[in-house]
Amino acid sequence: MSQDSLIRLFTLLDGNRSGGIDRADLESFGAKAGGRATDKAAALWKALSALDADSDGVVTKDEFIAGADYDTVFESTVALHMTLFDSADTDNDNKISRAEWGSINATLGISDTDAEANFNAVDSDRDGLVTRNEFLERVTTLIQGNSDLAAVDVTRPPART
Ligand SMILES: [Ca+2]
Ligand SMILES: [Ca+2]
Ligand SMILES: [Ca+2]
Repeated sequence: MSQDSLIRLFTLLDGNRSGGIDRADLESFGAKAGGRATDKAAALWKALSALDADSDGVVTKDEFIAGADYDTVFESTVALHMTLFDSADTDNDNKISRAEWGSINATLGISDTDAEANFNAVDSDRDGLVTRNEFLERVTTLIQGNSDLAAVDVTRPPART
C-alpha cells in the first residue's frame, strides 16, 4: 500500500485538520453522526491510539504511517462512515430519501446547496433515493479517490469530486 493512500486516510481521520488524530476527532464525529457512530468512533480511536508511539494522546502523521495497517484502518473508516447511512435512514427502509438526506446534512451543519450537490453525486442511478450500495461506493471513492480533501470534513458524507 502506497504512502499516499495512508496519508489520505490520515487526513480524513484528522477531522479538525490539526495535523494529528486525537480522541476529539473521533468523538466529534460520533457525536455529530449519532446512533452507532459513537461506538464505532470510540472503537476506532482505541485501535488508533495503539499507534501513538510517544503516548502524548495524538497520533501524528509519522506515527500513523509508521504503525498503521492500511486495510484495517480502511475497513474501520468505511464502517464508521456507514453509520451515517443508518443515522440518516430514519424510517429504516434501507434507502435515504431527499428529506432524510436534508435532515442529516442539517444536523452535520452542511449547507442546503452542498447537501443537494452531494445527494446528486451519491445517487448514481438518479432514482431519487440513496441505497446502501450507492452510499458505500461514495464512501470508498472518498477514501481511495483523489478528490480534494481540503473541502471535505470527516463527518461530511462523500462530497464533490
Ligand atoms: Ca503521539
Ligand atoms: Ca429511508
Ligand atoms: Ca439511487
